[in-house]
Amino acid sequence: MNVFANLGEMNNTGMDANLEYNDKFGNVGLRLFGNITYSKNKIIYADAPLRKYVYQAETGKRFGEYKSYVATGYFVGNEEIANPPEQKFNPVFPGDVRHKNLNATDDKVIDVFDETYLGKSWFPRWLYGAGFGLSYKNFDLSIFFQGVGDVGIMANGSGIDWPGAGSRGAGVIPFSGFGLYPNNTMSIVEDRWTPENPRQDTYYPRLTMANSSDNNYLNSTHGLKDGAYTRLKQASIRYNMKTPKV
Ligand SMILES: [Ca+2]
Repeated sequence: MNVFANLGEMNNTGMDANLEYNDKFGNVGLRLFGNITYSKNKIIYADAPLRKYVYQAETGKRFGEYKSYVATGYFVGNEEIANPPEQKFNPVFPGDVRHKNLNATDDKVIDVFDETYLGKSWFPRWLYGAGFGLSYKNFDLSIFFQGVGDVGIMANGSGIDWPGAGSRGAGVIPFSGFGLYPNNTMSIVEDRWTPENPRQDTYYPRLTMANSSDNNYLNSTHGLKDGAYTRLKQASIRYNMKTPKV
């Protein structure tokens, strides 16, 4: 009998802490509370075929770490496009994302052998929450913040499950304005590469209609953004009505 299974070994370390403090100063009640979770993991063994290039080996990487291309800006002109290395995903034009040839000593094309681990995972290393409560006579005020840290998001649209919206994966298109995700389309129109605005640091490359193999929608360092955030999760003011004595 043959048994097929995924083999792997991962090293996990972490910590969890909770804090709560309550006190009363005359009529004022104070409550402080917080929690923090830190988790660090490293793949120490993956039952994967031996990689030709060390930078493609899973061992030593983080759980959920993005593996994709290293972007080196946008193509400037047709001459640059005509010269090697050739990108094998789609015909490219000025303003399209240029990817790095990691094995330049062996070939002159950009293909799957040029994918590498990017250091960030979709799985946050830090999770935290903190808040306070204040009470005075019948009033009660409480506020709670929550956040994550050391996490990456792939903001290239590859996570949007929509026909023709790019290859599926983890990701979003910030301020996109189509389908189920209506949003601020103006920022796309304004901060993108155009022949009149051929900046290397625009948020978006040349705009194209997405399809599953479009060069500009590949996972890459161009789409990888810092996913850390802190948000106000809850704020409330309460007034406790006294129950009248019968
Ligand atoms: Ca290559």
